[in-house]
Formats: sequence, structure tokens, C-alpha cells
Amino acid sequence: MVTAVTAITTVTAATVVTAVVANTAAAELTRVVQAVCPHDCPDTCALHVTVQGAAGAERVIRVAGDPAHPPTQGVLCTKVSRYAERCYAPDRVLTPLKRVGKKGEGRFVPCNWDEALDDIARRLLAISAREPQAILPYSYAGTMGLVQGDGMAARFFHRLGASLLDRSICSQAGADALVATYGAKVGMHAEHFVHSRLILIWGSNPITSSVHFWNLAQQAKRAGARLVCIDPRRTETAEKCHQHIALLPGTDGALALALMHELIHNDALDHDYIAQHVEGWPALRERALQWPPERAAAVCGISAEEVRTLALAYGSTRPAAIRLNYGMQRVRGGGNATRLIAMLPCLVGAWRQPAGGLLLSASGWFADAKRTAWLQRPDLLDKVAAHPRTINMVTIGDDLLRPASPAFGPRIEAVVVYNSNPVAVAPESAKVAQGFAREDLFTVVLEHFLTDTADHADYVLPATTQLEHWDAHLSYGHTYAMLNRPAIAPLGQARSNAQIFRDLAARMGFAEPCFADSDEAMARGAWVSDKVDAAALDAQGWSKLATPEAPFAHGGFPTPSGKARAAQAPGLGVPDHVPNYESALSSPALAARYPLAMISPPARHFLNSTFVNVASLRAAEKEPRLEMHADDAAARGITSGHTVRVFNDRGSYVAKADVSDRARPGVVNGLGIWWRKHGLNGTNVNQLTHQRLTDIGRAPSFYDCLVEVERN
Ligand SMILES: Nc1nc2c(c(=O)[nH]1)N[C@H]1C(S)=C(S)[C@@H](COP(=O)(O)OP(=O)(O)OC[C@H]3O[C@@H](n4cnc5c(=O)[nH]c(N)nc54)[C@H](O)[C@@H]3O)O[C@H]1N2
Ligand SMILES: Nc1nc2c(c(=O)[nH]1)N[C@H]1C(S)=C(S)[C@@H](COP(=O)(O)OP(=O)(O)OC[C@H]3O[C@@H](n4cnc5c(=O)[nH]c(N)nc54)[C@H](O)[C@@H]3O)O[C@H]1N2
Ligand code: SF4
Ligand SMILES: [Mo]
Repeated sequence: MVTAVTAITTVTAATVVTAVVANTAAAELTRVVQAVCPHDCPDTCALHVTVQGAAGAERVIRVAGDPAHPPTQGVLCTKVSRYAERCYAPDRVLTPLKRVGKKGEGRFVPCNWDEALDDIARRLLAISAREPQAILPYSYAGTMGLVQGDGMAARFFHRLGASLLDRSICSQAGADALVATYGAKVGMHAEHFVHSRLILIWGSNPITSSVHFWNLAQQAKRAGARLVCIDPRRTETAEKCHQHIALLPGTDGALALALMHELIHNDALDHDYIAQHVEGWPALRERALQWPPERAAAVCGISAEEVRTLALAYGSTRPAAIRLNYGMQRVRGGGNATRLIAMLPCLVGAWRQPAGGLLLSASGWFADAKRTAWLQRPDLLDKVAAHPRTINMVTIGDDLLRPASPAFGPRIEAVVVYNSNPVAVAPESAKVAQGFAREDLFTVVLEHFLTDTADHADYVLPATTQLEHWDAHLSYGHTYAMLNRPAIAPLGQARSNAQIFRDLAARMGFAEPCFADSDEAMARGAWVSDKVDAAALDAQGWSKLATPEAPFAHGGFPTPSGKARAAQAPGLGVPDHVPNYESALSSPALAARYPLAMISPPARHFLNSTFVNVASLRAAEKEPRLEMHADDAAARGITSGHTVRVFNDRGSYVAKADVSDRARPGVVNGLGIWWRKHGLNGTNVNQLTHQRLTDIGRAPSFYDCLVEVERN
């Protein structure tokens, strides 16, 4: 029922219960519950969830941004404004399901919780009695919550002695490179970008993926700042910046080196800052001197003039800020490129001002505030006979198909998936799907929907959404600790991830008291008490950490020497441009067969593969699309709307051609992670990507991929 809600009073108190006047005869009670967006997005918005109806018949009628939370400013992206649509979607899984069809067919029958949990516990116990490492948890960031993410689940798998998972699929190249350079995953505060005079938006499309940052950049623009976007794709963001440098994928390291070359040449360096707060600059300086703009321009597929102009602006404008994002590190050399770019603000002393420096991630600010060891209990591993091996989530395709061997260890016999959809999001997905289709693999998937991965499960267990459970959140884009309260009771028979692992632990005979901690106790206990203000968290749902406004104005990088590391870092040498595995320059024979570079960045209305099943959002994305430059399309007789086959040795993917200046010559853009079953030929872009890892961080190189395109 839609009733015109005329007044929702100011949100202050703990559970934020508010009386509302409705214009119906029987005014209904409405409450607003303080919550947090759970998604893998740097903005980590504070939510106001409006619930209507009496206890037992409550319904979420609105999900809105908290106007009082400074990063959120009362605004949400289109996707999460539709959160209620996702929560109440008719295809939501609301009972445990047991497989009746073949793996991958997605044919299930409902079963009851006891039957499902008893059978799962029995199967896992039987495997673990022989070899606990044959069991693999597989999870990522479906929710970023510390409780429903790797809280109770981590305790469970540690106690079991299951294989460990290297959660590397997104950001680990850039993250490890940032740690190598600054000592931690820390940087500028997003709110200070409003005062920057020059902003480089580098490998980032905030209009799609971080809309609150874009709002700050626009404020800076209105105040006279110059915005430069560095991205192979002419994104929605790029077209609104003053300048767009459309370099080839995987060439950012070369651009950074040439910028250094010019900063040296123009004597635009802050010699004093370098002398006091940077170590290893002489060695990197030598390398940079080998990268005149012409050399970089040839590698990057841009003009030397673009390099010179950018270097002049960056060397002479203060404050100058870089918003780096993970798009530029999903290539072989992503780690080295991040190290090089992260050095730029040190060389010109941009860190001296709060509105200068660089932001890739803010998550390191939470390192001392979060009780990771308590939440995850890695000490439970001490009880298992042998320290388990680690499986990289990027290579799940190969690893599911691998036989036992001394190097690999036991064959994977069981996978428990939660907060992830590997069949859609992991690279080289033909192999991932083949692995999950193994009839001898026991697979349990905790999910909201029948995703491509859930279709391969022996059991699908219905999980609660963020509207139905407790959680604690940090952010990688701001520095507020957050508390999520359940707005409504679990729908159907859904249980929270933590509850499901608690129930399994009981059946497996895990008697440690930590398995009795409630979701609420874990959400409230997630923080170190003198770092996060529990009262503020309780009252308003968020609490800001105390962090320095201009963190490195006087050096003090969290490295052993307190200096930023230009050259050597543990295990690493002087950073350099590392060419892609697949590119015209680095692999000419391959490029002769597959001459186009394909990148597959986020689609605006999806979040990775989440929301693909939400009808209104899928309608907004229309169809799997491949953006092509007019020259590349014309050479292949392709015009917009043609169905095209995109292929390489790993497989083929069918999409609708979109001939547009969003694509630069030589590069095609396959947007978003469609569910394979919603694809035009039952595949998605990851049919074409490969499992080779980045130079640093053991991360995927999704955007390092050559293809050919033809009319289908
Ligand atoms: N709507 C929406 N929002 C999202 C996501 C989503 O799928 N949809 N994903 C979320 C996730 S998981 C993450 S990790 C974050 C951050 O997610 P990112 O994947 O970093 O997202 P974007 O900000 O879209 O930035 C990627 C940009 O990098 C560009 N790019 C690709 N290759 C290169 C390259 O070699 N060099 C350079 N300079 N640029 C390159 C792409 O064209 C794209 O515009 O966003 C989150 N937000
Ligand atoms: N080609 C290509 N591939 C990519 C990328 C790319 O840019 N290009 N991006 C990569 C990146 S950056 C990332 S982060 C990964 C993302 O990979 P994933 O983290 O696997 O992300 P999603 O596809 O969003 O899948 C998350 C799933 O978790 C479920 N979920 C959400 N909340 C809960 C919950 O509370 N409980 C349970 N049990 N389930 C829940 C959702 O329904 C959803 O199906 O994909 C990577 N893959
Ligand atoms: S996905 Fe990002 S922008 Fe959208 S509501 Fe969540 S945190 Fe905010
Ligand atoms: Mo990600």
C-alpha cells in the first residue's frame, strides 16, 4: 500500500523509531532503522530503512541515504535505492534447496533446514576426517560486513582446518603495492578533494562506481579545479572532465615514469620533501630518466604532448590530488604501476596539504580499530594437525580441475560458497563452470538468488540480506566505523551467514564458546573500544575514526623508516613499466590473431554480478554490450546493434555491438559482469579472460586480454 508519508521526524535515537502521520484512516506505524550499504563500493553509505506494518507483518517501504552521515549526504546510487526490490524479489531463495538435476541445471527441490544441515555436516565431517584441506571456503564481498563476511565463517573454517583462501580477486595488486610504497593502505581523505585545484581521476569511473566521490570532484570543479581522467574508456566520468587521456590498457606505469621524467626535466620536484620523506629516489630517478615522453607515448598509444601538458600541470598546481582506483591494476603490471603512481605526490610534495596526495584505499586506517583476530579466530588453526595450504580464488578454474599432487596437495572435494558468484566473476569461466560441474564435488552455496554458481550447488541455503541481519562495517573510501541493524525479520526461512555457520558448527561438534556468539554481539564487539566510540555508533549508526587530516604533511609514512619507498620495498626492486601478458607490443604473434584489447569494467546498474537479476536494473543495462570504435567496427563490417562474437583461444562471448566514441581505437569495452545464463549465448566476458596473476599481490589481470570480434 502506498500511503503518503507526511512526516518522518529527525533521526536521533538508538533504533530510530519514529511515529509518522499517514493520510489513511488507520494511520500505520512506521519506523526508520539505521543501516549500512553492504556492497563492495568505496562509499559505504549509511542507510535509513523505512519499515511499515505491525510486528510479524512488517515491510520495508523505502531505503534512503542518511542525510546526517557526512560521506552519504542523504544520497544513494540507483542500485541501492532499489534495495527493497531486490530483497522482495519473487526469485529470492527463501527455503533450503536440494539438487535434483545435473550440476549447473539449477533444478532443486525445497528441503527443511535440519535435513540440509545434517547432511552437509555429515559430508564435511567425512571429508575432514581424511583430509580437511580438501574442503575450500570461497567468498568475497557480496557483503563487506565483518560479521556476515568473514566473521563466524572464518572461525568455522579455521576450526575445521580447511584450505585457506587468498581473497585476491579485486584489489590485491594495488593494495600490496600501496603497502610497499607507503607502508599501509592509507591516503587522502575523500572530503578534502573539494579543495583540490587539480584532480587526476586515474583508472576510476566514479560516476558509476563511487558516486559520492564524484559529487566531491564536481564541487572542486565548480570551485575552479581542473579534472583529468586517465582511462582507456571514454567513461561518463571522462566526458565530464576537462581532459581525458585515453591510454592503452596496462600502460599506466609507462605514463607515470614519463611524468617523473618531465618533473625532473622541469625541476618541478619538491627536493626538500624528497630528501626528508622519501627513500630510494636516486635509483627510481635513474629509471625515470629512461622514459622521455616520446617513449611512453608510443607504449601508451597517446601523444607526447599529452604527457608534457599533464606533467606541467601536475608539477605546478597545488593542491594536486590523485583519485586512483582499482581499474588500472587489473593487468599484469598493476602492482608496479601502482607503486609508480603512488610516488608522484611524494615527488612534488603534494602531501603537504590536506587537499593534496593520493587516495586508493582508506581501509588501512581501520587496522588498529578492528578486532580481526577476535572476529576470525585464526588461532583455532593451532588445533588442526597441519597448517593448511592456501588456494588463490583467481585460479579456482584450474584448481577445481587439478588432481592431487605433492605441489598442490589434495584434490578439492568440497566447496562452500558465500558472498560470491565465482562461476560469473572469476576469470576463464569455461574452466570455472567445468570445475563446479564435477559430479564428485560437494558444493554448498549460501545465497539470495539462484546465481550461475548456485545452479551448480548440491545445497543452496537461503541467506538473509542486509535488511534482515546485524553487521559491522568499515569502509575503503572513508573513515567511519558503521553499525547495521536488521530492519525486518528474516524473510521466509532465511538465516544469516553467521547463523548458518553457527548451526553447522554445532552439528560438527565444535564446542568452543566463540561459536555461541550472537550476530549482534559480534557486530558490537567488532571494534577496539578506545578507537571507536560505541555510544556514537549505537546512537547514530556511525562513528568517525580519529585520523590526521594531512597524514603525510610531515612524512611519517607507516614504513619502518617513516619514509615512502621509491625503489626497494620488501621483496621488490626498483619499479618499472611491466607490459601486459597480452598486447601488440608484448605478444605480437598473439596480437596478429587477436588484435583488439578487451577491458571489462563495471556496468553502472550492476555491482559486479549483483543486481543482474533485478528486473528494473537489468532493463537499464538492456543487453550485454560491446563498445567498439568506429574504425575497428568498420574494418569488420559491424554497426551498432549487430550481434557480434567476441573470441580468443579461451572461448567466445556474444554481445550487441555499440559503435561509439566510448571505445578508443584498438580497445573494446565489454561492460559488466552479466550472469552467464542471462547472456546471449550462455557466457559472459569472463569466458575470454585468463587466470594469470599480477606482478604483485597474486591478483587477476582481467583487463589484460586480447580478442577478435566478428559479426555473429
Ligand atoms: N556501479 C558499480 N559500482 C561499483 C562496481 C560495479 O560493478 N558497479 N564495482 C565495485 C568494486 S568491486 C570495486 S573494486 C570498486 C572499484 O571498481 P573499479 O573496477 O576500479 O571501478 P571503476 O571506478 O569503474 O574504474 C575502473 C575504470 O578503470 C578503467 N580501466 C580499465 N583498464 C585500465 C587501465 O589499464 N588503466 C587505466 N588507467 N584505467 C583502466 C576502466 O575503463 C574503468 O573506467 O567499485 C565498486 N563500485
Ligand atoms: N571480467 C571482470 N571480472 C571481474 C571484475 C571485472 O571488472 N571484470 N571485477 C572483479 C572484482 S573487482 C570483484 S570485487 C569480483 C566480485 O566478485 P563477488 O564478490 O563474487 O561479487 P558479486 O558478483 O557481486 O557476487 C556476490 C554474491 O554474494 C551474494 N550476497 C550478497 N550478500 C550476501 C549475504 O549476506 N549472504 C550471502 N550468503 N550471500 C550474499 C550476492 O547475492 C551475490 O550473488 O569480481 C571480479 N570479476
Ligand atoms: S553501492 Fe555504493 S553508492 Fe550505492 S548505496 Fe552502496 S555504498 Fe552507496
Ligand atoms: Mo572489486
